[in-house]
Amino acid sequence: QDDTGAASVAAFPAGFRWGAATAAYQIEGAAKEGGRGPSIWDTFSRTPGKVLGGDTGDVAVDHYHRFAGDVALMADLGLTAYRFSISWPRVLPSGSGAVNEEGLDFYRRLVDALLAAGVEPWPTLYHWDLPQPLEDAGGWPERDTAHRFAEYAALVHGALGDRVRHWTTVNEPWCAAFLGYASGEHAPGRRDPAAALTAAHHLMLGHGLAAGAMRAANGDTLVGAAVNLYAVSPATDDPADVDAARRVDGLQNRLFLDPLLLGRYPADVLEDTERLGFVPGGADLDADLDVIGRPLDHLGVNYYSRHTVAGTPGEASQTASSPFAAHSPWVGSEHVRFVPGGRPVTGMGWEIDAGGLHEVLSRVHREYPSVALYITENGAGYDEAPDENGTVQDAARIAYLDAHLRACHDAIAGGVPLRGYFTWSLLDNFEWAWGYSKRFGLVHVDYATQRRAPKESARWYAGVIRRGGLPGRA
Ligand code: PNW
Repeated sequence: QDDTGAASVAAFPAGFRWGAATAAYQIEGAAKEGGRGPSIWDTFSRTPGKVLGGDTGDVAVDHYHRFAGDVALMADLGLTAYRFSISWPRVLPSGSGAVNEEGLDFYRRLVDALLAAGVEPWPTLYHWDLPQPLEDAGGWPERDTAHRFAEYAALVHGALGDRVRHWTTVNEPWCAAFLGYASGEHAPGRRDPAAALTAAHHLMLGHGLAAGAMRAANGDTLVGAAVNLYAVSPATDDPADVDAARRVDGLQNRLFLDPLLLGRYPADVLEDTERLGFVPGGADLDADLDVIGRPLDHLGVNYYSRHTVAGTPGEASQTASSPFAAHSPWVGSEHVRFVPGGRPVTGMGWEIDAGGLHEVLSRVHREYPSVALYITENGAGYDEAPDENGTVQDAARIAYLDAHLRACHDAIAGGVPLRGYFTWSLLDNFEWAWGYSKRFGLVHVDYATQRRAPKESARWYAGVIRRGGLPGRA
């Protein structure tokens, strides 16, 4: 019997990382402090009509000033690892050139505090806050941005590489490319499908160049990328729906997995997008794929939901990543339509499907060369408030996390090399185009006072970590 009285525990392997994740623009605030330069998210969020309520990350949850208390919260939860991102414009205010030592110092202090608390630091180098001057020079559709990214990676790795082993280069290149440059729902808000495809290529090239630079500097460094993968199913077995599922799987999953893990682009996606003039890398394609396809030390999987899609035109579909009207991010496949799959949804309107996580993990393990996997994000967002005792009773989040962790446990039992799980998110924070209206945290933040209060889910997760697993299934 364990301490819950449950008869058994669905145990996870020894050494499994139990983590939580955040991102710089979503939590740090201090947008104009400490020498930080502007990023595309500063510009975008200050543009009326781009973020709900006109919210910005200027203050966010003030983590820049409160990081020590936040690290103490992590230690209370028993986290063994913490995934956070480095703000590129905080360490390189112009994107390249002059270094802001004050910015690097912030991350040195954060990493030291984590290590002192027994929490392994897992930094991500790019979680969407491109320095504005680099966007002004063309942004991710510009090849140079990939080279600037590698220089930035080498700089940060030089400052932290002696204390940090596990690095993630880019977070969700799908979002950065297609929500940023095609649908315009995310910064920089451009609506140019061809530019979005080129951005996707350069994000992966940036990953490869950065990984090479960091490994060259320290042979013990482990480098991965974090991709947002979805389970995808056709609405019916109608060939048009099956084709829509192939296209969405291609743009969402294979466009990134194939270059990163197989060193090639999926031929069908290149065919679907050919009329947009997409020739990734141009004459440099083979050399670029060689850089992009170097073996990963780990792949980060961000999983939230399943897409159910139809190929026949009909009623407008609901895939919005923003409360504002947007163009389609599905470049070259704009006719695909997202339909309800009939499952309950979170407060984001995203369908809850833990079986989809098992499917995604098994698929990656089956179709790609074996690589250590981590869930680098998984969680549920709601519009929620504390009860009269000041506690958020988030039973729905607990049920979501429990179901998805069981899917992880099943995947491991089936031979998938899953080595850790980071829930999104440690704290309530700035949820991109939704501003502060959607909360994903284990810890509630009162935005007026910045007071932190662990939700029921935080206590539940701490128990899972303490036991090394989930209460057994009968
Ligand atoms: C991810 N979509 O964002 C990010 O990595 C986090 O920063 C974010 O807070 C979290 O998931 C919750 O949204 C996404 O619309 C945003 O497909 C939008 C989409 C997917 C992921």
